[in-house]
Amino acid sequence: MKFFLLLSFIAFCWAQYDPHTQYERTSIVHLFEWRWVDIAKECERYLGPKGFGGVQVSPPSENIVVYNPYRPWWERYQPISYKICTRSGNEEEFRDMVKRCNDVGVRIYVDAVINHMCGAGGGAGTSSTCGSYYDANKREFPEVPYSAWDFNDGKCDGEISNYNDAYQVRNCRLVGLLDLALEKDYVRGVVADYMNRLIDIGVAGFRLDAAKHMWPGDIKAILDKLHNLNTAWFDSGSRPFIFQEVIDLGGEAISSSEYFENGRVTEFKYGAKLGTVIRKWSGEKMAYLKNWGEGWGFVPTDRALVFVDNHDNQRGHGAGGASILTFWDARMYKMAVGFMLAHPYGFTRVMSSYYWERNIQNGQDVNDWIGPPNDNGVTKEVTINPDTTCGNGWVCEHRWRQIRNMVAFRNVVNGEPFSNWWDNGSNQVAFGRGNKGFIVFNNDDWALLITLQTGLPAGTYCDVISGDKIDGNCTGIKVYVENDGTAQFSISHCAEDPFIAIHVEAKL
Ligand code: AAO
Repeated sequence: MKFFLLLSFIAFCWAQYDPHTQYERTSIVHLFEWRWVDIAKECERYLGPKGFGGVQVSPPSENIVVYNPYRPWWERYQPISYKICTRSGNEEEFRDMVKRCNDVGVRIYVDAVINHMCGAGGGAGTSSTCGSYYDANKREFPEVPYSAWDFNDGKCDGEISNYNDAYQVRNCRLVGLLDLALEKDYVRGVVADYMNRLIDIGVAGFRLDAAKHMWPGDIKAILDKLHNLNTAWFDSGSRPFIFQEVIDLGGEAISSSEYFENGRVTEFKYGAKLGTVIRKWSGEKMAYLKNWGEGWGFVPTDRALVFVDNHDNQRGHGAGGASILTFWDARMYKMAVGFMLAHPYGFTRVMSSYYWERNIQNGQDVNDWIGPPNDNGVTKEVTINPDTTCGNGWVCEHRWRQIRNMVAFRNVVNGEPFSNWWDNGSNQVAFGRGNKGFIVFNNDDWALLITLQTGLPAGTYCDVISGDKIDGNCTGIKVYVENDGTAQFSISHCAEDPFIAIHVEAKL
């Protein structure tokens, strides 16, 4: 028995499914397009103190520089070499960020673009973030080095046109991007060297971009070559956390379960469905969320990386479509993120964005390419306003009180069961997490006034959505839990945020 327990302990701690966040930190945030110097500061001044577990950073590998359109965000998904050298900063700045974040208990996860290099139409020259030479026509990337032999074109010289053909999806070009031949030992070795450099610097894991476009076995061969995490910050024998970008909304040849052995997968159904429910589209209601999670056909909770929106589908790229909620729909968005962070399913990622000028024509944003706030292409600093929000065009959803406090809520209720569900058969719902936390939503068009069993110890609690507990007092709504665990909740359907959340650390 002891031996078995030890084995399962090892499997849990050391496996690729474990994000290696510090004890009681349960969410990560994607600081999309941020500079390394700003992330280092954010770890120290905000993420560490507020209980965030880690940061997904934009791809650190040298990329092509695109001028038409002008410096789109997506140029970073077209690698030219594996030098750490992008608009986010150089290698020295990257190292400094990893160290400073780890030192305050915040992990770094790298977005690894290893399926492809730049687009076939990328031309030749040194239009790259570190000035490395490349020739997309000849498929030569001497800085790596890769040559024509290292690409899949022998098998398929065309585009992916049919997502019902797994062979095409994995061997042809995704939107014209030169597809690496990951079955070659040489290519696997080069990719693993890149990832190992990052591991040795101290990153905790990787998002594998376009994982669906790589054979699961090729990914595994690369992962098998990876070092254990740096023991300056991690237990010896710790394996890098892996989450694979596999878009599986059903109905295609490739399913996410094919990737479970390698690590977690992005569950795209999550945000698409939650958006549909909160928007009340297609006859959906919050009452149906009672069996949210596997009950909705999602992957097993210990294989899921979940999010309300990501950098693609917040602007119409990728998958999920119009139901996806973003900061542009702030009121519904806060409810969705609040629900996600309160609910036990999956490992959660919060999105942190920048503003761009949307220009929707025929349902599509023609400005979906616009890059981060910049001066002549140089990414702007993330400045912090006196009220703790961000300036210079950065949205910083992770700093919104409602979201930041729900990140803390999730930490407080970690490991507690889903409990005390209540619904009105429509869009008023509530649930708890054992005897640690409770949340109530009113997404109906009428007021909610009801007494509910919270499961919490008696006392006065601060609602962490409308305010904070500061100096022994609530700056927002107070909730009184009686000796029998019940409390009365009143939520107007016109409230700025029609939901209330309480937890034991916000008790007076
Ligand atoms: C840019 C230009 C292109 C140009 C190319 C090369 O925009 O015009 O040809 O350069 O020069 C990002 C941008 C791309 C950009 C690329 C490189 O989004 O616009 O191309 O950088 O700079 C697929 C992939 C998925 C991918 C997603 C965007 O499966 O891996 O497309 N996401 C990642 C990154 C992303 C990045 C890349 C990959 C490339 O997160 O930022 O691209 O590194 C179906 C499939 C999905 C597929 C979508 C979109 O989804 O299932 O797998 O995602 O189509 O093609 C319903 C369906 C749903 C369907 C969806 C859309 O919702 O249920 O299944 O409709 O049809």
